[in-house]
Amino acid sequence: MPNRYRSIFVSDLHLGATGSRAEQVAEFLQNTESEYLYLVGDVIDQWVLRHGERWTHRHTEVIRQILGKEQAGVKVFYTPGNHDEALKQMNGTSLGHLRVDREFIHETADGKRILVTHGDEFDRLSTQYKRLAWVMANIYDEITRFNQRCNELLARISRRQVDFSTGLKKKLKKVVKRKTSFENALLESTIERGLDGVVCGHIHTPSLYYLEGVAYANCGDWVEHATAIVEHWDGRLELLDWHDQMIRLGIPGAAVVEPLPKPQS
Ligand SMILES: [Mn+2]
Repeated sequence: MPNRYRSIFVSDLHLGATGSRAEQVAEFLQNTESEYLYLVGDVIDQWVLRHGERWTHRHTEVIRQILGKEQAGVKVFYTPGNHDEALKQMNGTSLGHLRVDREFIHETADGKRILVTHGDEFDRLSTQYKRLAWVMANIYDEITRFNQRCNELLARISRRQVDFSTGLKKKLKKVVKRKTSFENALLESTIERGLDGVVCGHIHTPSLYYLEGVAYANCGDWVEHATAIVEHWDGRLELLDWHDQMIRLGIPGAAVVEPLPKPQS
């Protein structure tokens, strides 16, 4: 099989959602082999299932493929996301070669330690910072106005002006300036923990780049894209576009990719 990798990382399959490209996922799993298979969250979309969307045989086929790999000895690691958060209750459990946990540290063939996590926790953090920034901006405004009012009163009684807002502004700016984006939050945490990279999903934006030698790898998704992060036998990471790969390998059906509705990340 030409598509043999040391590790495969996929996320955001959103099985159960109408927009899930389950057929392509099944095809991808069927045509690839690996020692490690990481399911990086939002594999099953419990939200849409709750709203009456249908689970079909196409979705079952993907689960069957994954369990088949597990039975064949592939080490499967599953880190649930926000759409399959019910499974977070299983964090810390093992079923045969399948392990479920909040995050994993994957060691690559060349000894790099990579954090594997869906990423929704970091998203919450970054949205909180955004909200915090907005609240801070308002508080600062109030303080400035209060400071001005104090000085007006002090001027009236010919007293020295006071300035308590500048110092506060500096402190608040430090908090507000904190990096707020998802990617930066993940990279910051990865660097703080002394790890060599992070593999995540969640935002449906396939990506692979290095910041000062630290890898940011986003698996993308199987709704708007058909992408995965793969680790080659020498430890090298690659962002794989399954559609391109099929064309390269001459797998039939490569040209048929219909646009589908987009669920939330
Ligand atoms: Mn998600």
